[in-house]
Amino acid sequence: MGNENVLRIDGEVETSRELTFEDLASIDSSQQIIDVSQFDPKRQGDAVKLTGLLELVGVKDSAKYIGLHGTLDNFHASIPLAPVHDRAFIIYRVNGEPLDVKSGGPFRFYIPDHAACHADEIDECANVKFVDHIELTAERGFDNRPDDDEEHAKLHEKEHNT
Ligand SMILES: Nc1nc2c(c(=O)[nH]1)N[C@H]1C(S)=C(S)[C@@H](COP(=O)(O)O)O[C@H]1N2
Ligand SMILES: [Mo]
Repeated sequence: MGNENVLRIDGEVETSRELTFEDLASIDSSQQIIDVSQFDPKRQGDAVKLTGLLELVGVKDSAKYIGLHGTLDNFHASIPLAPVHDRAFIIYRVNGEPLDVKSGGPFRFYIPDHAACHADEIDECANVKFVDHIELTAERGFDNRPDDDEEHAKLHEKEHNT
């Protein structure tokens, strides 16, 4: 079993890593976003840019997709890397503490200017909560996001009851 407080990054990378809250907090300030409400007034806390994580592992040229795995509720998305590479970030800290599970912590993937759910490959559903594993792949990987309104409504219903 993986440790849910660790973010594993592997796949098409030079060096796989398992990162803790402290590891993310130690990434250079140029890669930190202090106060994500500047991107989305509904969100709070601090984040590290995806580029900051990717620098730590070294992305191979063969990496074309990024897989976001949330083991906690078995939610997974696989999206093209290029369009999110420079803008996505991982929210990990609120008031100096790890992001709590209620807010999608300990690690929450976030893409500013995402499309509405299942409107596009890069949609709000791809803002995966409880991410414990980021996997770079050459081809599209496992993805169980809802693909119609009914499935999407069921997902939100389920979320509401947990
Ligand atoms: N792990 C996980 N991440 C998830 C989901 C989920 O069910 N599980 N739902 C997605 C959907 S459909 C939406 S709209 C947003 C909702 O995020 P919020 O609860 O912070 O508003 O999270 C996305 N990320
Ligand atoms: Mo959604």
